[in-house]
Amino acid sequence: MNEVIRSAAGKRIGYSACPHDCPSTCALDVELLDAHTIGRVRGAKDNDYTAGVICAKVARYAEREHHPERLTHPLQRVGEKGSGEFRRIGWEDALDLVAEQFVRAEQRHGPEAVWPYYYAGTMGLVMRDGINRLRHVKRYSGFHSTICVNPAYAGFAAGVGQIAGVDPREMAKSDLVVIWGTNAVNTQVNVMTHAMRARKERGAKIAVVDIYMNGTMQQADLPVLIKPGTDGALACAVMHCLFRDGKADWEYLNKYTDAPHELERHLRTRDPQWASAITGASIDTIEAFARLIGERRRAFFRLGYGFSRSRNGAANMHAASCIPAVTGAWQYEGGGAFHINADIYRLDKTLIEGLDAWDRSVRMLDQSRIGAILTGDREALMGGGPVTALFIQNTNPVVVAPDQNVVKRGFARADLFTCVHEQFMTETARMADVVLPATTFLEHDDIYRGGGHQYLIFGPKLVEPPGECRNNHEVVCALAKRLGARHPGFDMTPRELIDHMLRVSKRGTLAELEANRWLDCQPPFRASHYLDGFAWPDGKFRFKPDWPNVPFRSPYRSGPVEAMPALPDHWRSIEEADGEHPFRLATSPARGFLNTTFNETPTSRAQERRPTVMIHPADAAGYGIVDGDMVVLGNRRGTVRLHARLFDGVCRGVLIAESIWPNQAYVDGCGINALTGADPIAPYGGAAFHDNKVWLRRAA
Ligand SMILES: Nc1nc2c(c(=O)[nH]1)N[C@H]1C(S)=C(S)[C@@H](COP(=O)(O)OP(=O)(O)OC[C@H]3O[C@@H](n4cnc5c(=O)[nH]c(N)nc54)[C@H](O)[C@@H]3O)O[C@H]1N2
Ligand SMILES: Nc1nc2c(c(=O)[nH]1)N[C@H]1C(S)=C(S)[C@@H](COP(=O)(O)OP(=O)(O)OC[C@H]3O[C@@H](n4cnc5c(=O)[nH]c(N)nc54)[C@H](O)[C@@H]3O)O[C@H]1N2
Ligand code: SF4
Ligand SMILES: [Mo]
Repeated sequence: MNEVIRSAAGKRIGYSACPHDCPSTCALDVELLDAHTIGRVRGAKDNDYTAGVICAKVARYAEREHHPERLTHPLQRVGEKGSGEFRRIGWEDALDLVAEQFVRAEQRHGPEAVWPYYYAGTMGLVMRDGINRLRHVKRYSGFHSTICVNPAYAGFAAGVGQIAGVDPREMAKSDLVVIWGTNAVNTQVNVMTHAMRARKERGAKIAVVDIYMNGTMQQADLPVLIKPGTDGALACAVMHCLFRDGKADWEYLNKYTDAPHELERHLRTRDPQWASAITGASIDTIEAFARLIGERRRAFFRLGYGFSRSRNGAANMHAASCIPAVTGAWQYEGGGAFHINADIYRLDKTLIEGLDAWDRSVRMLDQSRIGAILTGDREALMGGGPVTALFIQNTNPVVVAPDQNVVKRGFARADLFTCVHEQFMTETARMADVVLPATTFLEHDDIYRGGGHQYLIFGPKLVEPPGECRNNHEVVCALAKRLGARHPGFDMTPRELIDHMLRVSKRGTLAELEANRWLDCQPPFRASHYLDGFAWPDGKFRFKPDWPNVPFRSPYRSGPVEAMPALPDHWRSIEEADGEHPFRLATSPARGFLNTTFNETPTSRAQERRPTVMIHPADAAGYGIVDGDMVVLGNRRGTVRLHARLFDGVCRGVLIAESIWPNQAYVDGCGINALTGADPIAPYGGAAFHDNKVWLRRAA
């Protein structure tokens, strides 16, 4: 089919990249059985980040690729909204219908009545972001994407100045790997590959900070178990000990940081005893953690997303990122911090996204507030008119968005026209008026950027799509044609768009990328370690962030920015437990699902069994709850019924419900996000998925 296919042990192997929303972006070897069929999927051995290791769910991708429930034809709703009654229609009719409805919405309320809504079901730059070209050219409502990364990005950039850090492969050269707020065993398995190498080859220690004894915590030499939303307190106490014990590198601090003396003074009262009362971790554990960090100069801080999904999440990310600036760990190979590589690639996506047509005066609507937006909340609508038409690609908001009961009310509106382009009949697709069948990454060409590593990887079309599936680019271009939207990007193939982007970004050509499979974009050592200064005009790491002006790709502030702490601290903005809601609930990702992707594969469902909440046995006893009981969790946003699992690896007063199950997997169709809130996290929005107060009772 094309030159990236080779033969190994008599098998035809296609090169690809995992398209899923996972920081690992693994380089893949895909067994090709014929022009339509794949076999086993493996991690590329010759890619030094993937290193031959991928997660089990993608290794058995054939199950999803060839699933009997793949959508294969366009569908039009015939029954009530959400009834699941559709009839098969042809592509031309389906596209005409969608275009007609978008024109009607525009005629009634202006172009902002149409809201293109997408997310990272595929991370391919053409297929994920091409929808923005249509949005910009048509002046449809803007999409402020907040659901995932904003609190973490803002918190990391607040100190460092950008979203980039030490080469993730250097983890293998550390003496201490600190895995903070990411359950890497579940969510980005390759972190474990490199951390384990450091342990095996150098005797490195692994410390993990999390809110339950998950698979990653179980691998740790030092698991630091804390209560949700208290990482700022932990980080402060660690830095207190480092200053107290003479482990702060004052030469480094004076040269590379903004306010070290002020920080040191501020932390004098924030000792392990203070932090222990807030975090629930013992004073001994906090001291042991600080000692490890103080003694091992090559300490690599791998900071995840999980601990940023609280109302104080950006502030907590910043607090954790301050620690290596106090010890000066950044100076050493294997030392420093890394969250994700967002800012190293510098790709010019003008043609892919139609950025040259973007009118910044068009309103931006917050992805996470889709419930409020669709139910007519004036503030969420930015004072503008209603949204009456939705065009959705690569996301499943009826299940994944916070404040689910409000989201469902919005989707049920009779005057809302919804088109969903999907691979499966998700619960969002079920609410649509028109459903269009989508290709998978194996059925189209696209380019992927590593988050947890530094490679650009090309993923070519390897097999023919089933039925009449079309890729996102084809659908966006076909709609553009019907809607009279003009832009050179609509007349180019994905390969042409990728080649053009690479050339103008000075990243070579598609032919070169295809021949080499991937391109290493890691900046040089001095830059990655900020040895010539951090990414600020004065080159200094900021212990005192200028929160309203943290550099960010989309400057749409939200949440209580003015109340953010001036220096690292425990910011009391989380949903604390109270008399009515004695528990704190987090909804951490399950291993077998990737958000809701793989909800449909039998092996993932069997592995996860059923929706479950982990409860400390002593808490359960107080409510007469035994293992396996059906329980009800509730707060003012909703109630959820699921099974109890007694587990002493959580703190008292903390509940963990691994996610994300389909809503229909719960007895009454109410999914876990009925309990989560959509109020924005400062300073750039986001949903506090792991920061919920709830009550608990045994189901009658
Ligand atoms: N199997 C699987 N893999 C996934 C996903 C999935 O759903 N399933 N999702 C993908 C996506 S979209 C993303 S963004 C990444 C996210 O991956 P991660 O960076 O790992 O972030 P989370 O998965 O949100 O949470 C990670 C861990 O943080 C913990 N945590 C929650 N609150 C706190 C807190 O206040 N403090 C601390 N210290 N820890 C806390 C959670 O319990 C969880 O164990 O993973 C991707 N990979
Ligand atoms: N309770 C709770 N809720 C959460 C989270 C949590 O930790 N807890 N995590 C949040 C996070 S971090 C995120 S990122 C969001 C993610 O939420 P979503 O972005 O909604 O992710 P998925 O649920 O995996 O849905 C992606 C969909 O894209 C479809 N898709 C994949 N590739 C393509 C393609 O090429 N074309 C088209 N048209 N469709 C495609 C897949 O079939 C799938 O149904 O969920 C958030 N929700
Ligand atoms: S670990 Fe992440 S990137 Fe790698 S194959 Fe699994 S889902 Fe894809
Ligand atoms: Mo995410």
